[in-house]
Order: sequence, then C-alpha cells, then structure tokens
Amino acid sequence: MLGAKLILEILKSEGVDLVFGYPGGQIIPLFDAFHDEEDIRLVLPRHEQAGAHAADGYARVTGRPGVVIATSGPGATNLVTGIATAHMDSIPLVAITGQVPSQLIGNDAFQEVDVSGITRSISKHNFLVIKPDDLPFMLKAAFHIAKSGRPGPVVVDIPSNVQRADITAPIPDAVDLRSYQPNYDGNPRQIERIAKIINRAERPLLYIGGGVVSDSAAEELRRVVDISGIPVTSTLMGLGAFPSSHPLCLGMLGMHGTTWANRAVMECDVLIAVGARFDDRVTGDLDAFAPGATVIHIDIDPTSVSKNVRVQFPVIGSVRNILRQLTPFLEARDPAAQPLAGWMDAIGAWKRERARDIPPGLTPQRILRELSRVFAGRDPVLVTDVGQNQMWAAMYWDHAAPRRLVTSGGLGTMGFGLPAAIGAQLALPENPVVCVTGDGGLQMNIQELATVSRLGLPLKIIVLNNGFLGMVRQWQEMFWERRYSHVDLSDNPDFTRLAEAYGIRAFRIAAEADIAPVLAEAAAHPGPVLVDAAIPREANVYPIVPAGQSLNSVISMD
Ligand SMILES: Cc1ncc(C[n+]2csc(CCOP(=O)(O)OP(=O)(O)O)c2C)c(N)n1
Ligand SMILES: [Mg+2]
Repeated sequence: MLGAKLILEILKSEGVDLVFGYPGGQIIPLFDAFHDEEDIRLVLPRHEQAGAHAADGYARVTGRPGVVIATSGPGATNLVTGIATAHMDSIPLVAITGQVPSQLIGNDAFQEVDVSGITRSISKHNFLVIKPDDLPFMLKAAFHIAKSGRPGPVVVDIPSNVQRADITAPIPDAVDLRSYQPNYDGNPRQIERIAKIINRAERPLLYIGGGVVSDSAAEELRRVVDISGIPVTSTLMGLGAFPSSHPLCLGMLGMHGTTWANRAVMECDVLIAVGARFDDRVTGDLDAFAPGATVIHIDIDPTSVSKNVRVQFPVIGSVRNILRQLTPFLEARDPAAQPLAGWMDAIGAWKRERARDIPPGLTPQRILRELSRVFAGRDPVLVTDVGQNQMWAAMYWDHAAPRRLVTSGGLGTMGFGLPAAIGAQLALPENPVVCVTGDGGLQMNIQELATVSRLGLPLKIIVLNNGFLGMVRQWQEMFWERRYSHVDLSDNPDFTRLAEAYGIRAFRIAAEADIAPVLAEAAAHPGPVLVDAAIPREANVYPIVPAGQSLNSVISMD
C-alpha cells in the first residue's frame, strides 16, 4: 500500500477521527491521501504551533492521543513549543512531520531540520522512518508509547519518499517493546504498609496532581477520601479531580495556593502525593517543604520519585490501580471525630482567617465567579492562557469534574489558550467551552480566530484585558521596585473590532454592571463570541508565595 494511505489506515486502527494539519512540500503526499479521506477529518489551523495546542486540548478533554501533522523544516520547528507543552504536562500526542527524502538527509537540503535532535529532550520518544517497511511498526509504537505509562508526546518524522513508497509490511495489531514495560500494579506489601501509616496519621493531607486526571482516577480518589476523611489539596493540573465544592477540598497549593492549603502542607504529619511531581511552583523552598511529614508518593513514573522532595514511601504504578488496591486497607474515619476533628478545626480556622473575598468593581475575580455561575451544571470546559488570567481562572472557577480544566501547567505557554480551546470544542461539541485569556497571550495565536470562524465553533473567548503583560508586571511591581520594563500593552488593538473582522460576535465589559448581562448574552449566543473585559490595569494575583521561598512566606492582599 502507498505509505501515505497506510498512515491513514494506522490512524484509523487507533480510532483517530480528527487531526490538525498544515501542509508543505514534504508532507504533500500525506495531504494528497487526505484529499479523498472520509473517516478522518483534517482541520487546518493557521499556524503549526496552534495545531499542536489544538491536538493537545483535544487530548486533555478526551484522554485520547491528539494528532498533529506538519511539513519539514519550519513546519516542524513551529511544532516545538506545542510538543514541549504536552511533554511537561504528560499529554498523549502524536506529531507527524514530513522530512526531506531520505537520500537528502544530512545535506542541508531545502527545509531540512534534524527533527529527532530538536525534539529529543521535549518528547517522550521520537522516530525517524528511514526504511519504508518500518513505518507500520513505528507509527503503531508511537501511539502505544504516547498513551501508555506516563503519557506524553511522540514524534514520527517521515521522509516524503517513504510516504510515496509501496509498503508491504502489515499493520501490527499490538506493539510490545522489550525496553519499555510500564508497571501498572502497585506492590501489595508497600500498599499495606502505607495504609498503616495513613490509618495512624493525625494530620494527614492528600496532595493530588495531573496524574489523577490522566489516569481517570477521580472516582477512586473520591472513595479514598470518603473512607479516610482526609482533606485534599490539588496542583493546578489536578484541579477538577476532586470537586472544589467538597468540604474536604482545600483548593490549590503552592505559589498561588490558598493560605490554608499551604499551611496544611507545612503542618501535616503524613503527606500523600498522588500523581503529582513536587514541581517548584508547588514546593517553594524545598528544605522547608512539609517539614514534619512522612511523605508517601503514588505515581506511575519511577523517575519522579525523590527527584525534588525525599519520599520515604513510594508506590509505583497506575494511580487508579493503587488507589483501588489501597481502599480495602483503609480504616473508616469520621472527620468530625478525633484526631481528624482537631486537624479540620485548625484548617477551618486558617480558612476563616483568610477567607477569599471577591474584590468589588470590574474585577477579574468577579468575572470568573459570574462566568462559573453562568455555565454551572452544563459540564463546561474552562481553557486558560498563561499569566494572571490563568491564576484567576484557576482560583475563582468552580472545578466540578476532571478533564474540564485545560491549562498549560509545566511549561506555562502563552498562546496556548485559544488553540487548545479549539481542540477541546471539536472534541466536545455539545459542551460549553470557555477560553479565558490575557491580552498578551491572545496575540500569540490570534490568527486562530480564523479557524474558530471557519468552523463556527461556539467558543466563548473572554479577554481579561489589563493592557499589560500582567504577571510579569506584577513581579516587577513586587520584586523589582516597580521598574516596569517592557510590559505595557496599552496600545493594544480593539479586540472587539478585530473579532468582528474575523466574523466573530463581540462584546465589551466596560463597567461592573456589564458583567452579568454581557456574560449571559455571550453564553446564550449560539456561535463564537469574544468578550473584551477592561479589568483594572494593576490588579494583582494574591496570595503569592515569592519564588523559592517557604510556603509560610505568603503575601496576601490584606
Ligand atoms: C511564550 C511565552 N513567553 C513569555 C512568557 C512569560 N510570561 C508569563 S506571564 C506573561 C504575561 C502574560 O500577559 P497577558 O497574556 O496579558 O496575561 P496577564 O498576565 O496580563 O493576565 C509573560 C510574558 C510565557 N509564559 N510564555
Ligand atoms: Mg494582560
């Protein structure tokens, strides 16, 4: 079979029905095969980076690998930020790149770059298909590696002559890789041992991360909490895995965590990390992190154990399996009885001390609370960009379910929001998808308004417009003596007119009184909408723990 046709057959064998692709010389053979392909939809973004983020957004809300296709050279290098973003957040992605014909590789041929070399450190794995007959195995292996174990992006670089070759090797049903055998079941003795420690704990705390989401372990986590009565704090990536309205939910921890969650980390006696990796935005000063705690770490990835924080009791395997295995060994404990009652009282007191007020006026906090209210009960997806807008969205939105927050955590990629929202909306056409973005980040992939418009996607794009690269400005204000070096965006274009130029309905929020009616109207509009909200220029994200400091060194608004 022709290589290009075979690629489509393999995609179908993996259940792929949607890909994002941008054409060019060395990928024309594959695009030609798409010309009369009926079972797989190809969506054209307006920039390869956006294609990668869209595939990533699709993967985050479905749990299935996203697929992005680009040409060689500049097409491939434009994917780099998208691949790295998926890698840092363990998102399954298969990136297919065209390459110059194999006999020209290494010749500085037109539009040749060393894709394997460039993507080695930012992907889970990569393949360069030199022998046409290796194509079926390598592409199948790419899907297997992307979605198994700790998920991640895999790059398959396919020279154009391979796409044009007649390939006879069959498509393997399954791929077994001798050197890659993720371990899914936790060691039973280790699980019994951690159960004893958890049952004896007086001030236990669950610290959950993106691994609970990616392993679809929210129900198992809920059962553990119901039995054990242990409060839960979450990383940015874990939000939604445990409902934020639950009385045992303490919200996010770390740099922009709640004061009470961070205090609980500092004072707990047993910290149970589940699918989380002790990122520096979470731990702050490593020497001062959870100083009195015995640390248990449940994770699929053995290389993440004791990488940053010394872990006394690691259990390696699927988070979902391990939580299931753990449940029968847990003693039922009532959070209203001692010793948990004392612990919950202390946390409750810290919470009352610092209850999170919603500042009055046309504030980002108010907008997020209202947005959350407008879409509550409709299984909405919140997609964010990066910066202050991301943190306000994370803090003030009601996270009700897993796979419903799409945000660039590990890499913090500005420009992620709009294209990722496109991928999420295509994956979930019936769900409301809300994209909260900054004025800076929007302009990093603003060309995707054309994709939104062509597809008629009913996205609700909310621009928290402060006329600043706000998060950097906040750091300059707080830590660099207000020296606002090159963060002013007050001469932004009029985003409502820009949206209208793309054929997208636009609204403005210019006063506090506009918030509720405009958001209601935006929500009711059946097509794409952009809302430009003029928030205070120098609003700050609080609380904040300065980078590298202990979680006790929090700066709050008051
Ligand atoms: C691609 C990229 N470049 C630079 C940064 C550094 N950075 C982080 S937040 C931020 C400001 C974002 O401004 P805006 O999009 O307006 O959002 P705001 O913080 O104002 O809500 C910058 C420049 C980044 N995260 N990503
Ligand atoms: Mg801004």
